[in-house]
Amino acid sequence: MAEAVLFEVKEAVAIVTLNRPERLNALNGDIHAGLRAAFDKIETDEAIRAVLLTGAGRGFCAGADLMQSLSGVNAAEKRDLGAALDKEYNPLVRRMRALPKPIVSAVNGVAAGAGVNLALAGDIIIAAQSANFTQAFIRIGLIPDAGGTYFLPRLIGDARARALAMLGETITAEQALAFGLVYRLFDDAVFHEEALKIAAGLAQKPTLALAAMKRAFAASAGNGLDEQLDLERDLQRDMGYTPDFAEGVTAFVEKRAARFTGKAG
Ligand code: T3D
Repeated sequence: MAEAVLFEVKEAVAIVTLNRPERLNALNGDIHAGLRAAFDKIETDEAIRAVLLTGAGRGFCAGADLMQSLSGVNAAEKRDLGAALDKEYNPLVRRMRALPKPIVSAVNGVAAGAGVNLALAGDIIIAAQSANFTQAFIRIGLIPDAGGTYFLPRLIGDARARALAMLGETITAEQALAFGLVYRLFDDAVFHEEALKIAAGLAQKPTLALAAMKRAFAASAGNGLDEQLDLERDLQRDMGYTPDFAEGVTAFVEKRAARFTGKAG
C-alpha cells in the first residue's frame, strides 16, 4: 500500500504530500499518523527551515474521509466527533501554527471541509488555477472545524466567512484570490515548481525572524495595540541578538547578498 503521506527534503524544505489521490486525499487515520510523523521530523531537524504542504493527484484534501472515519453514522449511532477533533485535527492545527518555521500551503486542486482549513493553518497559502474551495461541512450537517471559524473571518471578513460556511458553495481559485483566502495563483503546469520556489526562498531567510513573526501574528488576534507593541518590542529585542541580524546589516553595508543561517548562535 502506498504511504498516505509522502515526505522528502529538498533545498532545506520539507515537502509533505498528502497521498490518497483516489479519495482526493481525504483525511483518515493513516494520513493523520503520517502528518504526525512528518511534523515530528520537521520540528526536530535543524536542516529543515520551511515546509511545503500539498496533495497528490487532482485534489489537495477533501476533508475527513466520509467512507472511513465518518461512515456508518446513522440515527442509532451517536458519534463523538469532538473526540476526533481533540485527538487528530486540533493538535495538528495547533502544531502548524506554533511551528517556528514557515509553512507554504500549496493547494494544488480540490479542497473541501477540513482540507480547506488545514491549508489555512499554513502561513502562506497559494493555489493552482484549477483549485477550488468548499466549506462542505453544512452539506453533511456539521460546522467548519479545524480552525475554520477562526481563520475564515480573519482572512476574508465575517460576511464572506458566514456565507461560505452556511451556503457550502464551491468557490474557484480566482474567487479565493479575490476574497483574500489565498496569496497567489499559478498555472497548473508550473504550480509545484513555483510552490517549491517560494518555500525554498523562505528556507534561506532568517528563520528565527520568521518564527518570531508567527508568534506576533498569532498573538495579534487576541491582543490590543498596547500589548502588541510590547510583544513586538520583546521579540525585536531577541532578533537584535541573532547572528542573522548582524549578517543582514553587514551584508547591506558590504553591498552583497546576505547569507542567513537561521541559527541562534
Ligand atoms: O470525526 C471527524 O473526522 C470530524 C471531522 C470532520 C471534518 C470534515 O472535513 S467534514 C467534511 C468532509 N468532507 C466533505 O464533506 C467533502 C466530500 N466530498 C465532496 O463533497 C466532493 O467529493 C468534492 C466537492 C470534494 C469534490 O467533488 P468532485 O466532483 O471534484 O469529486 P468526486 O467525484 O466527488 O470525488 C472523487 C472521489 O473521491 C470519489 O470516489 P469515487 O466515486 O471515484 O470512488 C469520492 O467518493 C472520493 N471522495 C471525495 N471526498 C471524499 C471522498 N472519499 C472519502 N471522503 C471524502 N471526504
